[in-house]
Amino acid sequence: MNVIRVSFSSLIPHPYLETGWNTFQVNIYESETLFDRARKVLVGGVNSPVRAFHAVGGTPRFIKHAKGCMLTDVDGLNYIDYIGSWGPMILGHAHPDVLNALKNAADNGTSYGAPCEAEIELAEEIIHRMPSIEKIRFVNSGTEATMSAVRLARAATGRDVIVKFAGCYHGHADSFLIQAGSGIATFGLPDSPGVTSGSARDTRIARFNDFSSVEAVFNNEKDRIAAVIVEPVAGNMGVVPTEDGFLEGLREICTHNGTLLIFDEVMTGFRVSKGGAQELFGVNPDITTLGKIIGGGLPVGAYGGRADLMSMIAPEGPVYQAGTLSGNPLAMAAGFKTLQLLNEDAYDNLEISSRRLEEGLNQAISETGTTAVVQRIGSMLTLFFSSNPVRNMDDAVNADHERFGRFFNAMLDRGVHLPPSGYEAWFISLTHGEEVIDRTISAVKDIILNVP
Ligand code: KE4
Repeated sequence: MNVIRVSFSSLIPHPYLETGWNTFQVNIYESETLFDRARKVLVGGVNSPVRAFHAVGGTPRFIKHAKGCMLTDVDGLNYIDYIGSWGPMILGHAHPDVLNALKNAADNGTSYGAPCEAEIELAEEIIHRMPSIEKIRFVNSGTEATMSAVRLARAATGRDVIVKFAGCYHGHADSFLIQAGSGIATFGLPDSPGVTSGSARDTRIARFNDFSSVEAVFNNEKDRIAAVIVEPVAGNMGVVPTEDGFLEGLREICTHNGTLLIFDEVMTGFRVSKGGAQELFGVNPDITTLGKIIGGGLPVGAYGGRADLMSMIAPEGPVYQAGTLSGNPLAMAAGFKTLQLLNEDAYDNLEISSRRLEEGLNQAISETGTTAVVQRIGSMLTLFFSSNPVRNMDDAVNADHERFGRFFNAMLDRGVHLPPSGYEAWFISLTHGEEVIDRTISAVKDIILNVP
C-alpha cells in the first residue's frame, strides 16, 4: 500500500482515502494482485519491458479502460495519460470515429489474408502526405518496418554496413541491438545476449548531432555503407531534436556516396507535423519507416520510398518480406480514420496544448530554481533533470534518472501517468485540454517543491 503526502492544491480528482494530516493512501491492491498473477505467466508480467517500471520502481498500473487523455486503472484510479500507447493515441483514447471505423470493419471480418480496399486507402493517404514515398509496404510493427528497410537498402546497394546513432532505437531486430564500442563512430558490439558478433559486425555507431562522427565512418569505409538510419527527431533517449544542418548533412553525404538514407519515422510520422519530420525539416530520405499513429492503436508498421527501390520487394522483385496480418483491415481502418482526422487544425491545436505544457514546465523550473530542461518538437516532449541541454545519448545518460524515478512515482500518485523512463517521450493528444495541462504543471511544481 503506497502512502504519499500531497498538498491539496495539486490534488487531481482521485479516489484517495484521506487518512488525516494531509496524507493519502493510494490503494493499488488490484494492480498489485494482477501484477503478481501476470508474473507467473508473462515474462516480467508484461509484454514489453519498459512497462514493468524497472526504470522507475513501483507497481505498474493495470489499466481497465481509457478515454480521451485519461487512463483508469483496475483500482478505479484516474490518470492524465502522457504515454499515449507510446505514440499512437494522438487523437486521444477511444475516439468515437475511430471506434466506429473499427466496428464497421470488424463487422466485415477481422482478417482475410487477401487484398482489400482499406490497404489502398491508407497507402494513398500516407503517400499524399509524404511525397518521398511512391510505394509502400505495410507490416505489423515498427521493428518489422525498420528491419525490412535495412534489408532493402542492402539489396539495393549491394553493400552490408549500416550506420545508426547511439541512443536511437529502431526496434529489436539484431542489426539495431548494437552498442557503441569505445570511441566515436565505432564498430558495433552486441547489446543483447543472442545478438551475434556476425550481426554486430555490419553495424556502425555514430554520435547523434555530431556530423564529424558520421564523416569518420564514411572516411573509413564509404564504399561499404548501405544505409544510414536515423530518428529525425530522437524520441528514445528522451526527445532530442536534430540540430540545424544535421539532417541536411546526412542527406548530402549519403547522396554523394551512393548510400541510402532511412528516416525512422515510426514515432515522428504524423506526430510532429502533417507530413512527419521530413516535411517539418524539408529533408527527404530514400526510405521512410512508419508505425504507431498509422495504425490508430492497432498493430502496424510500414516502409516506403521511391518506386524503383520498392519494386525490389517481393513479389515485384527478389527481396523477400512477408506477413500474415500485414495490411490487416482493422488496423488499416483505424489508421486511415486517424489520419483523416489529423488535419491542419488538429496540428494547430496540438501545438497550442504542447506549447502550454512546455511553457508551464519551464515556468515551474524557473520559479523553483530546480535543475531541469524541457525539450520539445511538436506534441512530443521530455523533461530531463539535467543542468544542460541534451544533445546526444551521453548527455541523456548524464541526466538524473534516480530523480526522474522519484518524480515519476510522485506524479503517478498525483494522478499523472508519465512514460516510466527518463529516456522516453511524453505524448500530448488532441484531448489534452487546458485544464489537464494546468493540473499537470501544478503537480510538477508541487513535486519539485516537496519531493527531493
Ligand atoms: P515497435 O516494434 O515497438 O512497433 O516499433 C519499434 C520502434 C521503431 N522505431 C522507433 C523510432 C520507435 O520509437 C520504436 C518503438 N518505440 C518504443 C517507445 N520508445 C515502443 C515502446 C516499447 O518498446 O514498449
